[in-house]
Amino acid sequence: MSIMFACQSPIAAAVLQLLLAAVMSAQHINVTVDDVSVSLKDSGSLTGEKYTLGKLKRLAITCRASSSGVLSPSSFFWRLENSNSSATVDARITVDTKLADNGLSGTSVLNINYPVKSDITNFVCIVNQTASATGRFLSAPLLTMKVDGANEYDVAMWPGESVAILCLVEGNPMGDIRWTKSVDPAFNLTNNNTLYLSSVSYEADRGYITCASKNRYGENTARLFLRVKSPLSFLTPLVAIGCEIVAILVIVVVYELYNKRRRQVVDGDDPKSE
Ligand SMILES: *[C@@H]1O[C@H](CO)[C@@H](O)[C@H](O)[C@H]1NC(C)=O
Ligand SMILES: *[C@@H]1O[C@H](CO)[C@@H](O)[C@H](O)[C@H]1NC(C)=O
Ligand SMILES: *[C@@H]1O[C@H](CO)[C@@H](O)[C@H](O)[C@H]1NC(C)=O
Ligand SMILES: *[C@@H]1O[C@H](CO)[C@@H](O)[C@H](O)[C@H]1NC(C)=O
Ligand SMILES: CC(=O)N[C@H]1CO[C@H](CO)[C@@H](O)[C@@H]1O
Repeated sequence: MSIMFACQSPIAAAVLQLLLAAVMSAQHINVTVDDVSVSLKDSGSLTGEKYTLGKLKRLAITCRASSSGVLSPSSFFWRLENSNSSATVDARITVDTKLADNGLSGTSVLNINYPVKSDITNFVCIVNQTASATGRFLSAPLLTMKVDGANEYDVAMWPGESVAILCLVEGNPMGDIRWTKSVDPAFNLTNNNTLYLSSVSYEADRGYITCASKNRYGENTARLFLRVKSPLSFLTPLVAIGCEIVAILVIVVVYELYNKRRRQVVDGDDPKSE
C-alpha cells in the first residue's frame, strides 16, 4: 500500500526514501581508521634528551565510513579519548570531510598542525553517534629524567648521599623502562620508573645513568651524568689556598729583602739608623 502511495506522489516517495536511508545508515555504518605512526626527531642535544614533534608540520588521521544510507559532513564527529568535546575546539586541529557523489561513503581527515606532546593520545571518530573508531596518534616513547621534580642532565653529589631519579615515559603505546649505568655493565633494573641509589660512591656510581624505553614505533633514551665527587676533592681548594699563601709570602719576603738592600745602599750600611 505504501509503495502504491509512493508511486502516485513523487514528494511522498522522496520522504520515504530519506527515512529509509536514515534507518539503514544507522545499521550499516562501517568505519575504518588509518593508523598513523610518528617518528620523533632528536633535536640534537648530547646529554639529556629533547624530543620535538615540531619538524612534523602536520599530522593527518583518516576515518573512512561507508554506509548503505546517506551520509552528510555533519555525520562525522571527532573527539579526544576521555573528552566529550569536539577535537576542533583546539585551533590547530581541523577536519576535512569529503563524501562520495552517491553519499554512501565518506572520508573525514583530522589534521593536526604542529603536533605537541599532549596530542599523544587517541582521537575518536564517531559517525552519526552509532559507529565509532579510534584514530591513534602513535609514537615512540618520549623520556624525561627528573631529580627532585626538576629536569636534570648533570647531578653533583658527595659520596654517601642518596638520590631518587625518576624517568617519565610518554608513548602510545607506552613502552617499557630499562635503566643502565655506564660504570657498571652488570647493573640491571627494569620496569620501575624510579631508580633509587643510596649512599653513592665515586667508584660504583660516578658516570652516566640512562633510562631507555622501546615500543613498536621506536626506542628513545634519556641520560644524566651523576657527578659523584672524589672523596679527596675537598683537598683541591685547600691546596689552592696553600699555594696562594706561599706565593704571597714569597712576594713579601722578596720585597722586604729588596727594600732592606736599597736602604743599606742609601743609608751607608747602617740598618739601625731608623
Ligand atoms: C568495512 O570495513 C572493513 C574493515 O573492517 C573493510 O575491509 C571493508 O572494505 C569495509 N567495507 C566497505 C564497504 O568500505
Ligand atoms: C561524557 O558524557 C557522558 C554522558 O553523556 C558523561 O557520563 C561523562 O562523564 C562525560 N565525560 C567527560 C569526560 O566529560
Ligand atoms: C635484566 O633483568 C630482566 C628481568 O629482571 C631480564 O629479563 C633481562 O634479560 C636482564 N638483562 C640483562 C642485561 O641482564
Ligand atoms: C621501584 O624501586 C623503588 C626504589 O628502589 C622501590 O621502592 C619500589 O618498590 C620499586 N617498585 C617496583 C614496582 O618494583
Ligand atoms: C546524532 C548525530 O550526530 N546525528 C547526525 C546524523 O547525520 C545527520 C545527517 O545525515 C545529521 O544531521 C545528524 O546531526
